[in-house]
This record gives sequence, C-alpha cells and structure tokens, in this order.
Amino acid sequence: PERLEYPDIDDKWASIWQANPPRGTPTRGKFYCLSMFPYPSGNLHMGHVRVYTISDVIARYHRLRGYEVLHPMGWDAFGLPAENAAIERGIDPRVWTMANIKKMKGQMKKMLVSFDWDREFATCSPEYYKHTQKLFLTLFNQGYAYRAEAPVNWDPVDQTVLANEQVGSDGRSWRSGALVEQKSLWQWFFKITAFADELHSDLELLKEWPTSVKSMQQHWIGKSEGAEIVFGVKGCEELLHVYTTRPDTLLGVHYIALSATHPLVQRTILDGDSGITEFVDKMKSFTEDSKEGFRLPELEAIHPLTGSTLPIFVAPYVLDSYGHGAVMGVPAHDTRDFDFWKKNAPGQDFARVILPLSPNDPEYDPDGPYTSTSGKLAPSTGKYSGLSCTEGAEAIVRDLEALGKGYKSTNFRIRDWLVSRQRYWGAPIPIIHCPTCGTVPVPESELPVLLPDSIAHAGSGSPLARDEEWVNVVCPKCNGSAKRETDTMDTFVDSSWYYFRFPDADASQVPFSYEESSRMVPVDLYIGGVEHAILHLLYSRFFAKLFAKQGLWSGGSLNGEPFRRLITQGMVHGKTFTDPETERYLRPEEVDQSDPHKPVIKATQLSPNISFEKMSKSKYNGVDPEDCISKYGADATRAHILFQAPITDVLQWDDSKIVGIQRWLGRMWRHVLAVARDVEASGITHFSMPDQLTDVELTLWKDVQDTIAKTTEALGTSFTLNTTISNYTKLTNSVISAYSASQNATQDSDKIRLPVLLDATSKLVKISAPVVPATAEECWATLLQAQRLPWSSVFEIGSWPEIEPIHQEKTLIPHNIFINGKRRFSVDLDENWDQDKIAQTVLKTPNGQLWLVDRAGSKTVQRIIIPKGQKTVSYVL
Ligand code: ANZ
Ligand code: ZN
Repeated sequence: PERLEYPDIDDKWASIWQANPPRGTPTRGKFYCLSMFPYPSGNLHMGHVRVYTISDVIARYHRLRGYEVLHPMGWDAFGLPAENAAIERGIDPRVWTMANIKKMKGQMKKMLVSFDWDREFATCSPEYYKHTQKLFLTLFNQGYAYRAEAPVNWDPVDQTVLANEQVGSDGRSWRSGALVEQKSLWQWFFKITAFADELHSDLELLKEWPTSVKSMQQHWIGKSEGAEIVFGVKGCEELLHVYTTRPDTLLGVHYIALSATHPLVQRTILDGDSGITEFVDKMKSFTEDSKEGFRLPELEAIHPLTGSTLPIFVAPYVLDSYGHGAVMGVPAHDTRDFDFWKKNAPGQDFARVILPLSPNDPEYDPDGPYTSTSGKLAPSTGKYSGLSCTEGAEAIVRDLEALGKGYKSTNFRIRDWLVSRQRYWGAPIPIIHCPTCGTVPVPESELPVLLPDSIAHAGSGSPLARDEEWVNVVCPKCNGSAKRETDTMDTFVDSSWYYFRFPDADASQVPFSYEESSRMVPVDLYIGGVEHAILHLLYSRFFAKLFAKQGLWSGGSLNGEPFRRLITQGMVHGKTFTDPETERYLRPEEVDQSDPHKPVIKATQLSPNISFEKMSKSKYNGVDPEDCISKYGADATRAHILFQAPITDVLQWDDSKIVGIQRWLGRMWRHVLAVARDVEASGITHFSMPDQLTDVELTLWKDVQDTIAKTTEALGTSFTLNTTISNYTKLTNSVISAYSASQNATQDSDKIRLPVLLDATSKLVKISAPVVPATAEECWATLLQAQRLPWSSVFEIGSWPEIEPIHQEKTLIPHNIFINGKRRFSVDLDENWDQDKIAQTVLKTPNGQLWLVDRAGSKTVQRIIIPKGQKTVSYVL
C-alpha cells in the first residue's frame, strides 16, 4: 500500500510479535530496564505514555544491541482509591483493581511497549503479599520491625483513621467534614534509622543519579554533626541533655527551651502547675514558626562551664522528635533563638561570643544575630578567644568531655518508617496478639494471612477489626484464644521490594531468588516520576541494603544500592485555552482549531490565550492516550512524545504538531517502497556492498555511519532521545535526496548503486525501529520480501548495525595548504589522488573558496606543488 494504516499495522505486528518473539542470543551481558510500576487507577495518562515510551525505546535498543534485557511490568495494586471505590460505589476493591489492571494493560499493549508480560504480578495478589508478609517477619525477627505509640489523624464521626491526604487544608475529614483530631495508637515501625548513616554516605556511590534527587534524599536523612551537652537543673538531680550543632556558641547561651513532651515539662504539668498546662494546651494550635514561650516557674538550668543559672522555657519551636527535644538558646547566633529572646525576654541583653573576622563581613548585622561559622571566638570567651568556630567547638567539647558534661554526636532528621495503616486494602501484618504470650509472629507455614473476601467497608474503626471471624484466632504458641493484628501495611512496603521479584517472578518459597536477584540487581536504568524522589527511593534503598545484610542477595556492585542509574522524566502539560475577557478555561469544542496557528473562540471570534499547564479536568486540557493512539497510531505518538522535549524537561503536548512526525513516517515508507521496487526489478537476491565506493556513495554511506554512531550513543548512553528523532528525519531526507539525485544523474559516477542504497535504507529502518516499531517492522518485511528473503523480525537480538571502519577514508589525511608560501588552512586529501582531483577537492572547500577565489582577487593559480609524502599542497598565485 502507498500509505500505512494506523493503528491497523500496530495490531498486526503486536500479534505477530506475541506469536514470534524476536530471536537471537544475547552476547553482551544483562540490562535491567525498569519503569516505576503504576497504581492501577483505571486509565493510562500521558505521563505514563511518556515514561513507558522512554523505557521501551531503551529496552528495545539494548536487545538489538545484544544485551539480555529485563523489562518487566507489574501493578502497585493495594491502596486507598480501591477502598474508596468500595465505600462510595459498593464495588469490591479486588474487582475494581483487577478491571483497572486489565484496561491499563490493554492500553500499554496498544502503545506497543515490549514488557516481559510473563513476569507480571500485582502486589495485591496473595502470591505476592505472602512474600511481603514473609519479609515483614524477617524484619520482625531481627528487631527491624517494632511497635510503638504514635499519633494518627482521627475522624471522630466516622471513627476511623485518615491518611494525611484525606485531611483537608481546613483540618477537616474529606468524608464526614468533622474536625480531625490527633490520637495516639500503637503502630508498627521499620527501623530505617539503623541505616541512616549508610543511606546518607552511599549517595556518593550513585554517580548516575540526578543531583537534585540525591540532595533531596540527603536533606530528608538530615545528617548533622555536633555535640550533646549536659546542663544541670538547680536544686534537683535532673540533667538536661541538649543537642547542638554549635558547641562553639556555648558561652553565649541565655536560656534552655524544651518541647511540650519533654519529661521536665511533663513533670511540671503533673505537679499541677495550671499556667503551664494551659500553655501546653494552647501550643497544639501553634506552628513550628511560633515564637511563643512559657517560662517554667522556679526551675533554672546550670551552665556546664560557667555554673551560671539560666531560665527554662517550654516553646513550640522545639520539636519533640529531634535530638532530645531541648535547645540551648543562643540569641546572638541563631535566628530562631534571637526572635524568641526578643519576644520572651524583652529588653534583656545577650552576649555575642562569635565575632566576624572583618568588620565588613556582609553577614554581620550589629542589630541581629550573626549566624556565620566563619568568624572567631570573642575576647569575652577567655581561653577560647581568637579560635575559629571549628577550633572553638573542638576545644569546648574537649573540655566538656573532661568534665563528663558533653561529647561529640551525630544526629539524623529521618524518623523510623511508620508502616501500619488502619485499612482493609493492604497486606495484613502477620502478627497475632495473645494475652499470655504477647506479640506472636504468624508461623511461616501459615502465610499468607489472607484478607477476608468481603467486608463491610463503611463503619467505624479499622475494617479488618469488624470481621470477628477473621480477627479471633488461636495463639500459635499457647493455643489460647488470641486476636490478629488488624493493621495492614503501607503500600510503600509492597513497592520497596518489587524489583527483586521480577528476575524470578514465580519463586514461591522465597520472595526472590538469591541467584537471580544477585545477577540482575542493581537495576541498570530506573525511570519514574520525581514525586518518588524521596520516600519510594529511600525505602527501596533501605530494603535493598537490609536484604544484602540479611544475605538475601549479594548486594551487587554498589554496596547494596538497588538502582544504578535513575532518570526522572518531566511532566506532560496540556494545551490550555482561556478566554481573554473572562479568564475562564475553555473546552476544546468552544474553540475553532481548524487553523492550528490561529485558533478562535467560536462564540466571540476572539483569539483565546494559550498556555501549557498540568493536565486537569477543570482546565479541559487533558489528552487521552487511547484517543491519540487510535488517531495517529502508536509510532507517531511515541516519536512525537520523544521529539517534543528532552526526557527530563516538561513536555508541552500539542496535537497539532504531530503532523511533522506523520510526514516523516510517510516519507520513510514511500522511500522503502521505491527501493523495494528497484530491488525486485533488479532480480538480484544477494546484495553485498562494493569494495570501492564512488564519491556520492561515500557521502551517503558516511551519513549512515554517522547517524548509527549518534543513535548508538543516544540510546545507549546519553538518552538524548529528542535529538535522536531529528537525526532519523535528517537521515531519511539525505537517503531520499541521494536516491532522487542518483535517478536524475546522467553520468554513471554520479549514480548510487542498488546495494549501497539498500544498505543505507535498511540501516535507517533498523536504527529507527526502537522508536517506531510497527513502521520499522513493516518496512523491514517489505525490504526482505523484495530480496526474496524469508521474514525475520527487525528486532532480532544483537542485530544492531556495527559502525564500520571507513576503508576508503583511511587514506584521507589532513594536508596543509600553503598559498604564496603562507600556511592558510588544511584539507583532508588522499595522497594517491592526481593533481586535478586534489585541486578540485581543495577548491570545493569553504576555505578553498575564500583563499583561492574571494581573496585572490585578480590573481590566478600559476602553479600547484604537491611534494610526495609531505602532506602539503603549495599554491603559487
Ligand atoms: C545552639 C545553637 C546555636 C544552634 C547556634 C544553632 C545555632 P540541625 O542542623 O538541623 O541538626 N535544635 C536541637 N534540637 C532541636 C529540637 N528538638 N527542635 C528544634 N531545634 C533543635 O539543627 C541543630 C540545631 O537545631 C541545634 O544547634 C539546636 O540549636 C537546634 F548559633 O544549638 B543549636
Ligand atoms: Zn499465646
């Protein structure tokens, strides 16, 4: 056919591939290419299309290149939306989830993404969550999973726990509208803090991660180095431990501030002090930025070095979960302390103990705090006077150590991972609570602890707790009556280990096989949204390191790191029309877009404002991937999405620009048809490249080689996929124009011989195959048929074209060109050429034109001297 019909040829090739997967044996080692598995929400959106296109192109390329590629897909299938659908629409979460998976899988297939579907799994299947539970138990048995009391968002009307996302900015429940309360519950934690130091320092090993993601992780882990300092309390035995990063400022301390949960504050409350009880109550509505404070009556702290007494406050700016929930207040050198002191001790002076090295230090403000650490200790600090901040800190900590009143210490901001959810649609925590034996793990042989089939979703408390039959069990230890844990696991637990399972997705006895995971992990390329830059990646790194420590896998070559290279793809923004008069968002059907360059609002005939914004229902700027594929086909959709922006940038999706890609595909196809006709007409069935190429052939051949080299680099190393698309279109144009020039040529030396043309055309098809698989496969089949060769897929493993040595060019050596005795420029020449050929070649170069024509003026070439073996050409003008 003169035109390829999309998406018909997509369907045709999808079913052929299914029946005949590409043949060939990998020779180059493994390549684990992973895109973050999706939540089965119901439909693919353009963001999915973008990320799976990227991973598919890279996976297809690596197979062609001869790698053993693992390119799996699965479903992060537990979680809240399924449960909400159950509550709102009475649909079983299982049924809802499975229907969504089916739909989205169909959409992925329409995109022609080559996932290894035989490894597919959903985290909500008992075969998977059995292993999630098994891993929970290994953590529990080694003390990495523990229970503690922690606050939750509690909806007092629905009597249920809410996720943070279910609490509106007004502090009300999304469902009942009730004011959400904080309530303390016993909950499960994973001890990620045990790995805080490694998670921090090993970021350094991740050379192929975006710096921004690493610094977000670093910030989240929040390693800080400082000291613990012990203050006494006047008149009692109590000691106050304080964490500070600035021991050098110890002589500038004017007060101690404590969090509301600090034992000293709690004791004062118990002692019945009404003022503080009231203040602590009020504190609940204060933010961390508040500068309020309340002085603990009659209590004073004792400075560890000077022995002077200091007031003690309770203050909302002190966090109870950091350090010891206690701050030594240094108004002169800390902004928060400065503001606090001004408000709570108005008019009282404070000591400056760090001075700038120069009075012109721009950070120094005589009326504010000096927070820089590049100063020196002030004369008032006595024996420490003149020391730098670092030296001062060291000297002070040394002295404190000698007195037993302080020591060096490191603190982390990261907290343990709260994994329990009071929800139904998650993996049940495999624990039994027995009144006699306490917390008892479910024996491994009894896993999985299955979710009950049907449950009343509406109602109060945890859904699982409502199912009496499920909850009441016999204690595995004492056979007495006991109760199951009714919390389920955070879905982040499911998604923190899934990539270990793909290499051997059927393993039934173990979550993942030691051999296969050690062989395939670290993942070579992980692609996903930047919204997962912190939690998902951090939890995954924690699990991978913990599993390595437990001997579940080798730990790989990066000290237990799971992902060697990370790409965070940019968002896809939609074309958004607004009415310039009312600033209202316009529906696409309100705008006449028949001329894509000049849309008009139908009602007013005005031009709408056009912008690109995050796709959303309220802006009418969403694009449905399925519509797009059925309209333009998978190939054009894929190529367009890659072409519009570098993979990490925001992409402005504009349907009207896709014609450019369609034209390219059309041109390539028609060219292939023309070449195929020539091949068929020639009757030749065995083509081989001639030993010597003519000039025109060499030019074409070099273009092909050059594009192969660029594409190899782009798909294998730099992932500059947008420029790759333009390289394909450029090469297509050169092949086509070389072909038509050759057809119009009158001299044989200006014609391109059929084997050379076929070689160029086949290679163009081959290297564009990862991006436009159906078109390439159709072109490939056509070219094979014309040669009367049996069909084989363009995707045969290891069939990527090697870059060939340029035999004809080996003799091209740079020659210095002298004009009237002066060296002017250089030109690549073959020593074996005759003088005419050399003169012509030199004259054709831009420099030749410049020096021999433009600048020569009326002078003409008198003589050309080409001494043998000297790589020079001398002109006498
Ligand atoms: C005295 C001091 C003087 C401080 C100075 C800073 C500057 P990072 O770097 O984040 O670890 N701090 C300690 N515990 C706290 C808590 N529970 N809530 C709020 N703030 C707390 O921060 C460490 C600094 O945060 C500590 O160093 C302490 O203030 C404060 F010129 O101690 B600093
Ligand atoms: Zn028991």
